[in-house]
Amino acid sequence: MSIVKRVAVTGAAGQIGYSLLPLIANGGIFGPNVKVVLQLLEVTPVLAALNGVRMELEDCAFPLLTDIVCSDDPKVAFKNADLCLLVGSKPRGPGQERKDLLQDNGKIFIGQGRAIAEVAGPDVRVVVVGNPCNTNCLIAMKNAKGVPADRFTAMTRLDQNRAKAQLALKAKKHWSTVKNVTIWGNHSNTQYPDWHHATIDGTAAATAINDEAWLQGPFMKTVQERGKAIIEARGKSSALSAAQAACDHARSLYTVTTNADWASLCVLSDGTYGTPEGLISGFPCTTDGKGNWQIVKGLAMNDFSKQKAAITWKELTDERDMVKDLLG
Ligand code: NAX
Repeated sequence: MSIVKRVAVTGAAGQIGYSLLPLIANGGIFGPNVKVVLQLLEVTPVLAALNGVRMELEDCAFPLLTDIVCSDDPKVAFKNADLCLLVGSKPRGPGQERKDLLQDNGKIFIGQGRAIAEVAGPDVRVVVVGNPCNTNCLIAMKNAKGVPADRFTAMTRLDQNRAKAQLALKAKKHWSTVKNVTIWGNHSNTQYPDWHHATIDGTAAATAINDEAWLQGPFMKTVQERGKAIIEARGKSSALSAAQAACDHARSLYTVTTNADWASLCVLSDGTYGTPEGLISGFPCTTDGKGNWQIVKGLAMNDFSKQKAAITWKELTDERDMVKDLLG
């Protein structure tokens, strides 16, 4: 076993990081035959806590984990990285406007995009989790001069997993039988969780559920507002499920994903399905197992789908306008 992958994780001492690092160190992304080096980035005041996380990682004695680097310098954390998971960002402050949050976080992703371009490995892939993740991803991509745009993706996998689970629970089937759910647009409550091409245990989801009003109403609302419901129940935002989703998203890039059950990834829009070009937006994607994705083409979109997709694309367009001074 001689392959070693360098995985950079930002916000590594945060609550998603705490759940995500053991998944990576256990082979959750690259499988049981690939060793990993974790390269962890935190802000300076949190380095002491990050050192505690390092100690715990050491105490797990993971067979695949060969080294742990901790730093507050993006150029150290991203050095020769094969994969960068950008999880760290600032939470929305009390009364803070979305525009100000976008600007504040955007600045983080300018610096990180530049550092990735400067020091990351030649075949790097970048997954943005930190919110607002679509627009943060766009900012990082635009500032990573020389790194191909298709290396950058943002995460709606948590929403896809949530949607699969809700469909399965309603149909009284196991969630593993639910295929081809798409999350269109933004990772926000305008996202459009689309069941029209989904199947449950081989049957069209609409037929298996047989309740269009539930699909158009409570199903969509539950998925769109699940993050809020978790905060209300737990007193903290989703972390375990977000970490699993980040791991699933990254693993999708490095395994073959086909039309039999596509991955919902936020990628650079090319106008397909009428999306405004140049946004980082959720699409159904297949992957080649080498870090490359393709948007699934030719799916029918009815008027309901077109209308719901237009709402979330408009929000992404507005977000892009709010940060146009940060786009490199
Ligand atoms: P935490 O506040 O627990 O952790 C974030 C960590 O990032 C902190 O330790 C902080 O010190 C660090 N950080 C801040 N700025 C940094 C910088 N410039 N460089 C390196 N580290 C930095 O948040 P957590 O619950 O872990 O969530 C992390 C991010 O994921 C948030 O933006 C959150 O909104 C987002 N989420 C995204 C999801 C998605 O589906 N895309 C779902 C879950 C989650 O809400």
